[in-house]
Amino acid sequence: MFVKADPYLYPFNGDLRPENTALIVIDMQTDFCGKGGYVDKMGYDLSLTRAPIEPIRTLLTVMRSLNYTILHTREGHRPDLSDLPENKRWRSQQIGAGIGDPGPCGRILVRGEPGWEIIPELAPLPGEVIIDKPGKGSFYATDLDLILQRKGIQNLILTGITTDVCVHTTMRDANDRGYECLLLSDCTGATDYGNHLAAIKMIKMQGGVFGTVSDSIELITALKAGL
Ligand code: C5J
Repeated sequence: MFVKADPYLYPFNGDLRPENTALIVIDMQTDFCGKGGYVDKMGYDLSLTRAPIEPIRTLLTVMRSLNYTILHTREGHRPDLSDLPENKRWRSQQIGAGIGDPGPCGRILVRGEPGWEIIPELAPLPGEVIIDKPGKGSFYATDLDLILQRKGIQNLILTGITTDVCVHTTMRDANDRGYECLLLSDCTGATDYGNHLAAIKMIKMQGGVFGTVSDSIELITALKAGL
């Protein structure tokens, strides 16, 4: 099965099955797309990071019904901030949203706080893997690679926020590790729309330097046609 994508049909070898393919939903947390969260406190337009919610919700329904592996990630730090680099904390303070500081949704980007939770619309179902990560990439200081290897996953479909930061870092790292990557443009969003577009453009250069790009409509069409 192939999905219509740019710059090449996905996956490169046409081998797309529930047994070898996972959907990863990155950081759909209140801190990144909810009122009073980290991104809101920094002053960004929440409509940009909320745009992927409905497309992801629809895609989850389809991929769950077809028994694809679903993974979710959450960016956040331990309550004692022992895993928070000093410079990351300092930078967040400069922009008025200090990681670990109290806010309307609890302590910003701290594990267990309301703002750190995945938004209810996209809540993981029992049995779906949740990866807690202290950094931008989903592989750094986590067991994601081990879990993907144990499940025999070769194809990784990337969704979530933000396109240019956590999604891109994860895609670049996954690509280096040999995973065949697809980013869904309508299931991602950034705090800056220009950066969202630029992040997508970067993937497409050099024949698909990190993978290829499609959208949820094309993926769902291919999945349904393959039934
Ligand atoms: C950011 C993320 N942008 N999830 N995190 O700090 O992309």
